[in-house]
Amino acid sequence: MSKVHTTIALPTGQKITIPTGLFINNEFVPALGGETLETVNPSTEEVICSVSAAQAADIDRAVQAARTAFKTTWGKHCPGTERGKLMHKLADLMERDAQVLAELEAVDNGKPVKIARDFDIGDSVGCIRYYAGWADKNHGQTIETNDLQKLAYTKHEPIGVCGQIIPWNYPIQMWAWKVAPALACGCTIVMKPSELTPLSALKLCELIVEAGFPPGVLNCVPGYGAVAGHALTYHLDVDKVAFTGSTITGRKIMEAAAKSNLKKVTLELGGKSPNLIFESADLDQAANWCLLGITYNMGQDCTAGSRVYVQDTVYDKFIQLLVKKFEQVKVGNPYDEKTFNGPLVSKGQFEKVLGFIEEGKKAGAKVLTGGGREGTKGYFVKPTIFAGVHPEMRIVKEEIFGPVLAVAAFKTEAEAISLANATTYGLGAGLHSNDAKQCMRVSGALEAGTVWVNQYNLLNNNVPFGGYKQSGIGRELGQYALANYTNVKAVHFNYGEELE
Ligand code: TXE
Repeated sequence: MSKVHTTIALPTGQKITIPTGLFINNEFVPALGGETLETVNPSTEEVICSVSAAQAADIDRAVQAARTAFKTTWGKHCPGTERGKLMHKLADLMERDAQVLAELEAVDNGKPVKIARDFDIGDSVGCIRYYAGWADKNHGQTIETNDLQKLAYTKHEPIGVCGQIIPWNYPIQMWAWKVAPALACGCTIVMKPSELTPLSALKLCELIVEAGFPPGVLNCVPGYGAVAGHALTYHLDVDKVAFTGSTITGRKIMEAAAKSNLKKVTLELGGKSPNLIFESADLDQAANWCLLGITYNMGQDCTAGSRVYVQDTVYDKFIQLLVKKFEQVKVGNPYDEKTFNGPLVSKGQFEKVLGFIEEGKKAGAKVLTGGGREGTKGYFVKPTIFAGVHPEMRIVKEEIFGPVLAVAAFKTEAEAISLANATTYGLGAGLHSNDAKQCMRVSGALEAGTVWVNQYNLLNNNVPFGGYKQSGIGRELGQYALANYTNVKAVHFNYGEELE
């Protein structure tokens, strides 16, 4: 086997050859210095394989490839309709390979195969098709000026070379959210997947070649954040960085942009999202949505509804329902089509989440269900509910990024809004009520980029997504995301005025 491919076994036992090199100029290559990193299966705690780990010199190579493509075959050199066609082809290939990609995701990330295939990949295909449609429609405006002999118009031009740094919780979906609008707008890409889950991003590069994208349009450079991510964000020839990940790393990325070339930055960061249950709500439905809100993707979700506030008049009844539903969640083998919760992604994340659970217990919060690991092998955690919490506890204030929920009661609508907004984050918020006026009032008062009314955690590719407060800068998805990848050029055209 070459240094840039290896063979691994999928859950079905099928053996497949996967790329493990850096992807630059449509070829898989080893890191210049031969550096590698290991990726681990979180269900078995065993190493799956090693992949090349990009260093600063490799990032430089990838940026050069992206720059050359931007100046020759992509950007202004490829009509939007052609870009759209290639993107549609990519979406078709992802659909064709959905099962293999989903199994790879289950091995590398721990995500249940069914969820990876039907939701992560299904939505990613939809995202790429959605932006393929925009590729020839993102045009500017003609603007009347006060001078009748002049015309002004705007052009939406691609920003250039984009660094895209994505996390491990949705390796394929975050890839799609980032690459689709960038490709549609004519940008070229240096993608850095998380060091914890590089395999699906590399597999997708094979599809980039098969679809027919010119070399250098999309490059992929797995590597550690402090090395590869750092080099990308400080690079002087990168025009923009798009990032999804922790708030602490988001700060470093803004700092890097400020200290290097003031590259444009968009950030999608963490959250501590509230879910409000009012007394008029359909309690059974509300409990279903709260469960989905905190257990979907094992709670490793930036919009995880990790704080639930329930009106005191229905608190006991609601909690009874919720605990019952939590105890029915199937945690286990992600390869089983019936599994809803697999393991957490890594030992680090597992220890972080268990640490929060222990801290919650020590701080005096009461475990209503769960409260520890599931089984003895793999990074599995029982879905956990804490009651008896108060606003100053770390489990109420900080992002846990696991299936751990804090619940508390409120008396009035004003108190519910105040509790919900008492956070430095502002990514998502939910409210459940059958009083339409209350739904309008409360959704208007919640400080969050996404508010769900009588549902939770569902997104659409054509609806913008992003954070208020410290949850981020900019919007992904929908028409709004096109602005992240375009420069607006204003052209002032004189067809009559002459200077004396
Ligand atoms: O995130 P990081 P981690 C939260 C969640 C989780 C915590 C830590 O609470 O427990 O963050 O996870 C790259 N310059 N979220 O440590 O470090 C890194 O290689 C440039 C919420 O995995 O933010 C990876 O590709 N890049 C979140 C990406 O940043 C750097 C999803 C994300 O890793 C870098 C993930 C640097 N200096 C975690 N350091 C969400 N919003 O969904 C790291 N990276």
